[in-house]
Amino acid sequence: MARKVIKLILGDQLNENHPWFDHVEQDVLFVLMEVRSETDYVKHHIQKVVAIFDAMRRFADQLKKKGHQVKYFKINDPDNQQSFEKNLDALTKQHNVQEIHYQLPDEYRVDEGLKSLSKNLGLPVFVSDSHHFLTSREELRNLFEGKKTFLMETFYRKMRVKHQVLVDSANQPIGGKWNFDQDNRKKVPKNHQILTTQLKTKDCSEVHNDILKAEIQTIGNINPTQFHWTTTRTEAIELLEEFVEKALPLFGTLQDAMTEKHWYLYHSRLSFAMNVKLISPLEVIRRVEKAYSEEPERYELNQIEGFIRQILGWREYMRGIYWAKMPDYASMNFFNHERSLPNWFWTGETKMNCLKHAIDQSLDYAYAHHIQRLMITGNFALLAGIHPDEVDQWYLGIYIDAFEWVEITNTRGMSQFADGGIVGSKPYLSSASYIDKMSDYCQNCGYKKELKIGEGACPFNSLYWNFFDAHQEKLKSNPRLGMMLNLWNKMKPEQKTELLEQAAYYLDKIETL
Ligand code: FAD
Ligand code: DLZ
Ligand code: SF4
Repeated sequence: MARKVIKLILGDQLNENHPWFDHVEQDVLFVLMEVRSETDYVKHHIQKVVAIFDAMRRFADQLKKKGHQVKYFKINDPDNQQSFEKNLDALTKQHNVQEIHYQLPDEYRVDEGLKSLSKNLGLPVFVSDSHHFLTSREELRNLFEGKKTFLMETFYRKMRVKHQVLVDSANQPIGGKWNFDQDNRKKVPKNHQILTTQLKTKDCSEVHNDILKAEIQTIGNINPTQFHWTTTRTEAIELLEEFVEKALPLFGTLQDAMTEKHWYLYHSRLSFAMNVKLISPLEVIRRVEKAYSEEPERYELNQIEGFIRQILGWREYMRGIYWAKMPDYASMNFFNHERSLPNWFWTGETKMNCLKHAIDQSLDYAYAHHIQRLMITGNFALLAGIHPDEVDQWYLGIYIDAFEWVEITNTRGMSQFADGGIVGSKPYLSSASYIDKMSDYCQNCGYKKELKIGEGACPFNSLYWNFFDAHQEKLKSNPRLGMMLNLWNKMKPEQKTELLEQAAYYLDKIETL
């Protein structure tokens, strides 16, 4: 029997430009698997499972077309033993396998699991880089290790210089500032016509039927004949081009805006394609830079810098935190929050219009943009004192782009401050005034944004002050929250009591809010 080398490709490692695929080698067998160990570790959104399987299947087809040898396990294949290790074990017994290779996984859970392959299968196992990120794990370890905090802004500036992005020959920022965030906090103007990227759809019924047949438990809704997520590199590049043409000119300005009228506004919807590596972060950044250098009058610096910061800054930074702080990170609960997530997070059945809107949208599209995730669902979960494990489970399941390395750092870290300030220097929380300032949600809500107490008062208002009261000790040393804490402490005792009673009343009937 001819000797074989197995190269395992995980579902989020669909990088056509990886050096593994530079040459066709007859002794190499590429292996991809749809397995229950990955579909069942959390209840995923149905669109996420369809997107991953569809992307994996098309990737495998591409490899075969190029002449590579591929073994693909579909979810219902009779020989599929439903775990990476069991399937690899069976393959090594069928073929004369000499060695196994895999690329560094992005999730701690999978990384740990694959570390024992060599011992368990009795074969040499080799690990390669995934050639996707702008920082290596080693580099991240050196940057983050031993530090309680390492600010995103410091990291981002280093990355700008390292990759020569939007810097001049003296390594100073183009436009004189590193960060144009102040220009990026606008609401959608009245009568603004939203002209953004279109949804391009395709039929994913076959994959969908396979998932139904396998009885995989999922959440959310789908129209499999009109599936709109990009699952090939070609589709991802087309979306990037359309984004640059239509949405980038307003990306920064309306980045934080929320509206009932549109579910993605001027956001790129590129996170899934990037997270499964159909497209690389550097090529997205370079494309956006090119747009700016070719047409500076059309693309203002605040749009470009705002977009690049998300990818070159936040995305890489979150990965750095993840690898520096796992596995401890996954059990951090700085505020000792214990409450369960209300059931309406899974159904959208709440009278709070902002939450209803963000949750319905998440169930329908497996997507909400950053500010919806942070300042609507995340904000509520934080103010209501939901256990971070439950918050994580929800975010890890529901979003198309949810992979633990970027989900947990955003959810437990940025949104819930459960890490006590590793990711962010203060918890992101707000009352109704911020939500009203950035959205049109409050206009159609059964609750009244301006009321703090009494019939119909917006729950965010009393829960906001209740949070300051409950966590005074932990918040008092935070300079960024000092002003609000002072305001709370200066309130008349009767006013405080009313607010706390209102909050207690709402928390008591949280399931029916
Ligand atoms: P755009 O707004 O067009 O931004 C462009 C790209 O920047 C994104 O595609 C993404 O790759 C990157 N980006 C933007 N913000 C962040 C960020 N905070 N961290 C890392 N990358 C960022 N992003 C995920 O990819 N997976 C997750 O599981 C995830 N969970 C989140 C949970 C919470 C509570 C919050 C507040 C944010 C989360 N994010 C997550 C970050 C962000 O919300 C999404 O990346 C973004 O909404 C994806 O949509 P988009 O591609 O249209 O992004
Ligand atoms: C999320 C996911 C799902 C639902 N299914 C699979 C799968 O069947 N096979 C696979 O290789 N990967 C899947 N993934 C992605 C993985 O859970 C995980 O994110 C990566 O394998 C490691 O980071
Ligand atoms: Fe949300 Fe309160 Fe506004 Fe209603 S009034 S949409 S609950 S912030």
